[in-house]
Amino acid sequence: MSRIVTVAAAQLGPIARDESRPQVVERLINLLRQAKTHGCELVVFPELALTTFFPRWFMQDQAEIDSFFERDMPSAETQPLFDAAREMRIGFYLGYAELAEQDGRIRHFNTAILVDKAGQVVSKYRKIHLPGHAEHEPQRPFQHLEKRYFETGDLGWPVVRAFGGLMGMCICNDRRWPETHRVMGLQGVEMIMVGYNTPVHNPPAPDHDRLSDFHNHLVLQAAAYQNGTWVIGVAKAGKEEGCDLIGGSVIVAPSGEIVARCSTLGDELAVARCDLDMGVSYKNTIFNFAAHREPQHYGMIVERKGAVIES
Ligand code: CDT
Repeated sequence: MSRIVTVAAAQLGPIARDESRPQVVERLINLLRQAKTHGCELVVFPELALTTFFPRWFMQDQAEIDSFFERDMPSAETQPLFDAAREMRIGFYLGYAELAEQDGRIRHFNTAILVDKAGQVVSKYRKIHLPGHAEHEPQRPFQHLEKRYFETGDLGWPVVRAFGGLMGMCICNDRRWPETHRVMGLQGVEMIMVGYNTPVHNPPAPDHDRLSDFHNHLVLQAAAYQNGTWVIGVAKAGKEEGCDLIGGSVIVAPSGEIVARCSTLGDELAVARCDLDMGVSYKNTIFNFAAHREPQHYGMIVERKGAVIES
C-alpha cells in the first residue's frame, strides 16, 4: 500500500454572519473540486468551518447561540459535502460547533471530524484547550468567548488508522501546547490535522500582534519535528465581520520544514504529496521516545496545572 497521501490545506476566507450553511457548503465543495484536480485524497478545512467565528460576540439568547451549532453530522445541509467527497473519493477534516445530547443533557463542543473517502466519519475530536474567557468583557474591541460557549472536549486525542497511516486531530489553540502533540506522538501519529481561527489582535496582549504569524508557524513546525509527523495547519483567514484573522495555512514535513503554504487571505489550497514514511528516521533516531524519553522526571506536567514559584 502506498504511503504517499496527497493532501490539500483548504484555507477559507472570511465567512459572514449571515452566510447560510448551503452557501458555505458550496464553497467547501468548490475547494474539494479544485483539490481533485491536484490529485488530492485528503482535504483539511479550518476550525468552525461552517460559520463565522461567533465566539467574538457576547450573546445571551440560547436559541441564537445554538443557531451556530450542528445537531447532526451530516445534516440535510451538510450532506452535499459528504456526497461530493464520496463521489470524488476524497476524505476530509472538518471543524464545526457540535450540539450533542449526551447522558440526558445538552452538550456544546468545538469539534472536528475525519471523514474517509467513502464518506464515513472515522474519527471525532473535541477541542480541549479552550482559549479566551467566559464572561462578557465589554472593554475589549471583540470577545473571545470560547470558554462560555463550549465545554472542554471529552475524547482525548485519538489517533486512528486511515489514509494508509496514523492520523490525529487537534483544533486551533491546542496547537500551542506541546502536550497536545506529544500525546498523539506517543500513539505514533504520522499526520496531525489542525484547523484554526486566530485573530491577529489578542486584546490582552497587544505587543504580540506583530508575531501572530510567526507564533503560528513556530508551534506547527516544532510539533512536526519533535514528534516526527506531518502537520497540516489550516486557517480561516481575512477580515471577518471587522476582525482580522491570520492566514498562513501550511503543510509541514516531519523535518519541521514548510513544504506548501497559502499566500492569500481567501479561499485557497496548498497541496503537498506527503510521504508518511518521512517521519520514520526522526522516530528512530533523535526522537526515539522508547530509547530517550525520561518520563520518571515528567510527573509535574500532569500533577501541576500552573507554575508554582518557590519563595
Ligand atoms: N480559535 C482559537 O483557539 N484561537 C486562539 C486565539 C487565542 S487568543 C485568545 C488561538 O490560539 O489561535
